[in-house]
Amino acid sequence: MPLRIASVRLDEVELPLVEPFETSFGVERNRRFLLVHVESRDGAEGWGECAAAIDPLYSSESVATARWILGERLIPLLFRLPNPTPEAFLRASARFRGNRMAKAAVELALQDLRARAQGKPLSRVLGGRRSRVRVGVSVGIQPTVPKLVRRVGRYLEAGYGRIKLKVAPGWDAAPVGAVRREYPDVELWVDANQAYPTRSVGSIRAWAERFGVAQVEQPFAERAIRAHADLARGAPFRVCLDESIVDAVSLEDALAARAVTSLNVKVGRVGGTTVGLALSQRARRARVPSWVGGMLESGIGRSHNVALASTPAFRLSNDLSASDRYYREDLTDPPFVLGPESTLAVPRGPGIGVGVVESVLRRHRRSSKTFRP
Ligand code: OSB
Ligand code: MG
Repeated sequence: MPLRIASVRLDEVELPLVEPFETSFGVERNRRFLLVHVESRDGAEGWGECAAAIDPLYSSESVATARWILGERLIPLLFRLPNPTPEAFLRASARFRGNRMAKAAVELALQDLRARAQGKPLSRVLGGRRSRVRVGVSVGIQPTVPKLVRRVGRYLEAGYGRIKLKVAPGWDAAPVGAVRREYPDVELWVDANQAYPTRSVGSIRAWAERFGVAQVEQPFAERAIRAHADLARGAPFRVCLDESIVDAVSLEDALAARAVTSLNVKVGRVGGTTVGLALSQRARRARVPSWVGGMLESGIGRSHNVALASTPAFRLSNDLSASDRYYREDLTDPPFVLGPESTLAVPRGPGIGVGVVESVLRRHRRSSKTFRP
């Protein structure tokens, strides 16, 4: 029997971050985002989180564009589906270009709904086999180099086994070198979020090699495939693509150009878990390892990410940290806590396997709109 959707609720939430998160494109102090809650006629529910931020800085989507396409196009389209599976929604919404973060929010809610209706953990429904996933921490640009070194030290003491430093022109060799000198053995990645001009291939390679950086993520613009291939040629580090990979075609082209030796999979960026899973499997056949990236999600988005990371094609440590790395008070219970060997436990309950704390949600909710067929 196909599920019938009885209602969809769109909540806009603002959660204060425990500390500001600065990248090459800007600073976030509070994360403002949308949640999609779907309910079926027989009372089953599903939660999805939209990765779009208040400003279109990471990509062209924002809370406002996502709110528009969800309310005016995607939710009405969902109501018209005779059998609202994640796959059916993906097919039906394909004729609307882009807007992948908004589409992903619905797709995730449908993934959670289906898994709960089956009484199975989402991880298992996706083919996940791990009970714990390996994680690292993404460290924002800091006011000074000594502050960065202290920040990294605290994360290492907390048990994180891999550190990703946000870098940008003017915040690279000095901070990366300082962290390397203080912590000679730590696994160090860097992520520039497209901040470098393509002429920087040589200089990036020099400091990354010198300081034993294991992976350089998205130094150049989204479309700069050739520059990423130039950086990857003969490099002793992996070149990871994040923003450049938005679908199967962009991955195929990057693989053919040898521009990608590590794949960051974000469900928002690629339009949901179904696509994210397929991209990780395609990359694996090309011997390119994948890992799950994060967008400072609340526990709702994070639980989806953890389920995805539990599947076999994800081989590298994921950008999924404990709840307290992001928020003092998370929307879900129990909170995610860092376990042995820098891991998070994969929830075992049905669906995303964590409960949404409605009282916390109500306190941080800025608006709420319910849609019915
Ligand atoms: O590029 O990976 C990124 C956060 C916001 C926007 C872009 C990125 C990030 C992160 C955060 O690195 C990773 C996390 O959620 O822990
Ligand atoms: Mg990135």
